[in-house]
Amino acid sequence: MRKINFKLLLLLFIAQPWVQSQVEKKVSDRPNIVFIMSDDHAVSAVSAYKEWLAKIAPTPNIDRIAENGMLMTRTFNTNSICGPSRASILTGKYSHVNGFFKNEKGGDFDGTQMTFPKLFQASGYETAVIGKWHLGTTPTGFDYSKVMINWGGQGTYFNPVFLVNGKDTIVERQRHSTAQVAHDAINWLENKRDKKKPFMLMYQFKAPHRPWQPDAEFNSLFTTGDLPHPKNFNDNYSGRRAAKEQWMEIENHMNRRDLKIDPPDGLSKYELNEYYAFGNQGQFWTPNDTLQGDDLKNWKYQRYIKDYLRCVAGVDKAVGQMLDYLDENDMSDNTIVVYTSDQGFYLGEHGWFDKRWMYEESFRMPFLISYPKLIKPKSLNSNLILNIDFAPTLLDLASIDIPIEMQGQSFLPLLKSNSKRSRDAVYYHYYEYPKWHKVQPHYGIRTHRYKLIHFYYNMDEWELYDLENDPNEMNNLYGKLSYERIIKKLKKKLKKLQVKYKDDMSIDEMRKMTDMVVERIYNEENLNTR
Ligand code: SGN
Ligand code: CA
Repeated sequence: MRKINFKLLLLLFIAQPWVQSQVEKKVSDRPNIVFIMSDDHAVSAVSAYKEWLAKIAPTPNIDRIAENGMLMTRTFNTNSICGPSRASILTGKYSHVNGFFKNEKGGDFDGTQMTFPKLFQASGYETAVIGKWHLGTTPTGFDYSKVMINWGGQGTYFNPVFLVNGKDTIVERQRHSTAQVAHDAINWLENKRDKKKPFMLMYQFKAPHRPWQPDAEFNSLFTTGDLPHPKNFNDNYSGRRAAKEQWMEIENHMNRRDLKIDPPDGLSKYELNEYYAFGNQGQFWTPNDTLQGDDLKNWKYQRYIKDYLRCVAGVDKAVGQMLDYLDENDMSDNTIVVYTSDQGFYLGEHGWFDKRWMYEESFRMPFLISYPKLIKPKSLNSNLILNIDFAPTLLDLASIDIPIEMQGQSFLPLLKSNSKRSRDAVYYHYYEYPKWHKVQPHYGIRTHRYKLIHFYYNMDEWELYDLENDPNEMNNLYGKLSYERIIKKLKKKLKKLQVKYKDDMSIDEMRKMTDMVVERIYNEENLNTR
């Protein structure tokens, strides 16, 4: 028989209340997470970044997060398109590893794989996802989910259809989608969760995604005069073949739905769709014959940018409501608030709308984070961060083990101190082609100063940019003799990253990924809505 150690027993007995309180402290100390993500929100349309739209279209509420915490200025995604970016955020892995690399004919997200919400849930957190999801399959790892499923999973601005907990479908007719998602998020916090547990809430807006339909209350914004154009609004794409061949020009590829042109009466459903989609593939049209050339381009731009920014104003208001709720309920100190977008967007830069490219406007994501216990107010950080870092960072902040299979890395040290440095380069890979905007598949590397891109699908074109001297990426330096040494170094680094992230397949294999057709199992028409 083993001897009883009375001394140890006595010690444990005396220490018990202390041990108990430590356990309790740990539970109540675990931070809550509010992860807010919009869709296609460009960095330049978040005024905290003080870029060219900051004064014209301020976002005072989103900016509050940076005032209370940190603004990260160099956050990038690994594949600049909706589903793939979301899948990377959930898994902490590149698209080719988590299996969701394109929206079109790329199948559904494999929800059986490890995701960060699952790890939060397993460690005692109450978890929820509300709003845009766009991954096909029903969310996994959440105690509560209410996600938009109509319009191919995009959701709509009006009368959005939601799937609740993978079972019930409901059409929300009362509110604009932004207001609905905001309402549901606060409603979950207030009435639906288990308040004894810490929580991890992801709530994700459809706005400001195409077709940019704001809530009526924001129609009074920007009614007088024209908004300015970005610097490279008129780009002739010289020296950039891939950029020349796309279908995302404001001048040539906006359709009648984008521009809010009323259809004639009496069209069938099919005809109506045709009517609205007219313009997508470069078909010329003008709302009246006297409007042509630069004036027509500017007219389209004004319609677009104003509606886009009105949608942003809706998101900003919604974020303000959440921050107020946390303040009023004494939850701000112990809650990590993140604001980001699945990727950036072109607001007329290069003459474009949409995203997908590794050029800065779509490659960058806004990323603002507050956590008063750890992050100093008004901090600014320009380290190179990736969307695959979000999962490990949030886990780290909640003291949950980070699985080694995650490819991203926690940037918790950067949140504590501005002097810490992270990686010196980031790697990117985009696959979807030709839908929707004929953006050539490409991969590339970005350091603090340079960017090297390879467009490989049905061309073999390299581009090099010096971001310090050419922040708008207009001047392709690839092939210039004086840059040979830099190109060589970047190519070496690029190869190293491809090996590190296990993306070192042949160009032919990469092309096959673009060509792969994986039909969706999920079919919204089979769902009964009420
Ligand atoms: C829709 C849009 C495209 C957009 C894709 C992907 N067309 O198909 O312009 O690029 O979504 O966007 S629309 O006429 O249906 O609006 S993503 O955010 O889901 O990746
Ligand atoms: Ca998006």
